Amino acid sequence: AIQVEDDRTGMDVETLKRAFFDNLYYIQAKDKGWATAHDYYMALAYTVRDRLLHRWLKTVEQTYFKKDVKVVCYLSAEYLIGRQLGKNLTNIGLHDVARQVVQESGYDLYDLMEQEDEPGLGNGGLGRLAACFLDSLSTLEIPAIGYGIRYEYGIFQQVIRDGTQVEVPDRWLRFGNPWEIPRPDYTMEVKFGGHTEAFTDEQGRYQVRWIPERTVLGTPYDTPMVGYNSNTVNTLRLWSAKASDEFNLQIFNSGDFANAVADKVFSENITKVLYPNDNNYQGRELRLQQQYFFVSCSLQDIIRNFLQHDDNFDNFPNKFALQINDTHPTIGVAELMRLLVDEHQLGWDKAWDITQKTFGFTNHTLLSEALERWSLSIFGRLLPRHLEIIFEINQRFLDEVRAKYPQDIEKVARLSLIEEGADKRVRMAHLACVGSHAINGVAALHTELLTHDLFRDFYELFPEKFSNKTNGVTPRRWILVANSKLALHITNKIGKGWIKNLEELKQLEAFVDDQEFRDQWRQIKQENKQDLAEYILQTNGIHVDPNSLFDIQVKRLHEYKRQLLNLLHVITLYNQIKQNPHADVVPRTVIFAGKAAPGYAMAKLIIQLINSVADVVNNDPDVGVRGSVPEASRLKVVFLANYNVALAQRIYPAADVSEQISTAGKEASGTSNMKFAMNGALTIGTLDGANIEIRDRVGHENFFLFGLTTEQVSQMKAQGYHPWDYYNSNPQLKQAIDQIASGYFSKGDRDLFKPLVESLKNRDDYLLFADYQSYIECQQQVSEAYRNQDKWLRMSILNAARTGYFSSDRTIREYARDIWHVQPVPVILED
Ligand code: 26R
Repeated sequence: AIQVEDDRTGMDVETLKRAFFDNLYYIQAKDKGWATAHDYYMALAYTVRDRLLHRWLKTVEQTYFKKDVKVVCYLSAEYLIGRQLGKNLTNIGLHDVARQVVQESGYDLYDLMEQEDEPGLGNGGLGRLAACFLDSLSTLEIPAIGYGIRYEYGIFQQVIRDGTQVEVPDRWLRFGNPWEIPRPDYTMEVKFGGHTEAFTDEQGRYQVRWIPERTVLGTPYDTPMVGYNSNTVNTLRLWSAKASDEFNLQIFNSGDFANAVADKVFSENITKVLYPNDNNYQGRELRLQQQYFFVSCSLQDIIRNFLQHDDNFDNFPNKFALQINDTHPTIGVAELMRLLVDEHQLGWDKAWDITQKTFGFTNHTLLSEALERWSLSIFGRLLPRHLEIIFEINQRFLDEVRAKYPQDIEKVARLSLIEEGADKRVRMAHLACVGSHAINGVAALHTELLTHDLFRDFYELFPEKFSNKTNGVTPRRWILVANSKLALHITNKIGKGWIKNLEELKQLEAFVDDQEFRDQWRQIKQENKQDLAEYILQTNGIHVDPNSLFDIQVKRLHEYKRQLLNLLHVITLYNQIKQNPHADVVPRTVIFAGKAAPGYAMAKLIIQLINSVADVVNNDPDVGVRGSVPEASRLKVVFLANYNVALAQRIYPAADVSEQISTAGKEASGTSNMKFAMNGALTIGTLDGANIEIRDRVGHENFFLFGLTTEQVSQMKAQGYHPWDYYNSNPQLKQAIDQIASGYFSKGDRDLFKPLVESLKNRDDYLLFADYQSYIECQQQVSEAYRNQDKWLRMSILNAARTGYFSSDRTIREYARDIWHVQPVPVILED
């Protein structure tokens, strides 16, 4: 008899092909002749989704629910998960099969993958970390659910017009999202505004009632998150706001039609758009609405799940570990208290004990301007009951503090959840510290600075809560998917073990002198650089030489990340070439990419300056090699528009040098530093964030170090820092700054870049001038090292071979062991 595989689960080429064309016809409603690349993408996406579905249900219903296991709930306002098709194909092992199947369409798999609009539901590091964590949780078979917001518009699309950033709305849902499943049956109600009333219940207990002004509905949309080569499919559950039926009815019944519609708009605005600020708090009411909306939906969902098994809340902390990703979900501390005390009638002390045992808190930034401090007026207007609860938490907490330090009123003021003053505020980081049993930083230096600086007083009170969890990134997306050539090369030498156990990359060290291995390593880097060069030609119309050194800085634009310092080096190189036209310099292509927050004028001006310098440098005949091909230049500068996960996947594999040059003490960890190193780039960097740990592991001789240490930075600031002195005493620096000021890069316009120049000369908050000379000299060492290609190759291989520690699998194992107390739960697929 002929064995026919199920159309929706079969993994062989023939079955997949049948399913693919079936989906094209019955879901996209297209015949072969009519179908576009996008139709084929959708057909393939549905084909893949079907294959995730039965694993998903096995995971959630048959395993987690039946076994009543402890689940990690990751609460995050951002997830930057990137395109799903390639990752899902790789993780369930269908990549090669799909390639064959797709051939029948006349497109290749790569074309179809390019059709996917990525969900840009995050700003940068924090959102991408959450995505890497979801991949590791599923790969490690740890029960988990990611809770967040289904923004209708993700991070804006960046277009560069006349050298400046223009923001375009990100309509990522325009053509539909095949990866998500709406679950209207799990819709939650969220209350806002109004006032509270005290009353005595039937048992004579004092209670508080919240009489809200309005109710909004939250509907979850679930996306499957499959692990690599595991049957575990965890869930990413994102909430979307809808007007409640009550309001919809009012629209038709009330005489005040306009107001009824306005209420509907209020509700549906909540999940409309991601705030594009990174590291800059702005205290907007809509943002607090977003935070409370998704946290309340999530906690209600979690309690609903809990109550299906258990009615004794004492067990709650043994069933759920809730992780707060930066302070954005911290309102959850007050919301869980409200749900336990007001809705489930627990006593305060019991509820507080459960809350503290349940929450863990990760901090991701030390910058004071990024700390969330909600003004009491906004807070009290939107969440009157939560404000009362926070006052109560604060009173009890400060009583303990006063008991311990009776003399120290200053300390009480420093620790208080409320910042006193004319404009009183709720300090969300303090609420998170007090309401959690575990607090962590994201790199060793960062945790050190947290405990001795930002959270010093909390550390003194409860040192046992604090630990470090150095960030990591998933090698599935960042090597296997992004750099399939390198992945294959590695696998051919050491087998596939590294994909799940990245420390196995150590075995590559044995081949560092193996000629064939080295040649291929070099060849792969070369091909990746050619691919990027082609992309640059297509997008920017700039010819770049794949034989030049690719020197790359990609990350959000921020003064502390010091893209300007990089640019000062570019200008210095340019001046050296101009002064000495026949100088034998190592040809470089300096590549930048990154978005600026739309309201961050300085960051936008830096983008404009990069593009202005690029225009001058790229078109200066003195920089080119006379009589040679257009790409043979000694210096090219490129700003790539719209940096996102998809673009990152093109960039890391093609890098020779990774720029990690933040002012020491400012970058909490960084994660691009890890992705670059894994793909064989060498780092030029400061002793900041995880750079320190990367350098210690790859070997100091394989890392280009420059700049002041954190301690030297604070010393210098304490002494009184004078950028003018550096400017006046360093002719190269002075020349570069004077050129910017004189309009050399702005067609004579002396005003355009004035704010940049003035800021550097007068304040230079991030010590670019102090680090300039050290950076220039270090870049000279980079160039000299690049001349010796054999030595460079060796360093490249050793960098990649020694990055095993920076897998997010290692990070997640540490969270699971030290904070969440969860175990892997394998999912068995019987047939
Ligand atoms: C309050 C609001 C405006 C806001 C503040 C901060 C919004 C977004 C942020 C982003 C911060 C928290 C962030 O992304 N931090 C980055 O986290 C990465 C992952 O831990 C680190 O690698 C990186 O160093 C850090 O900047």
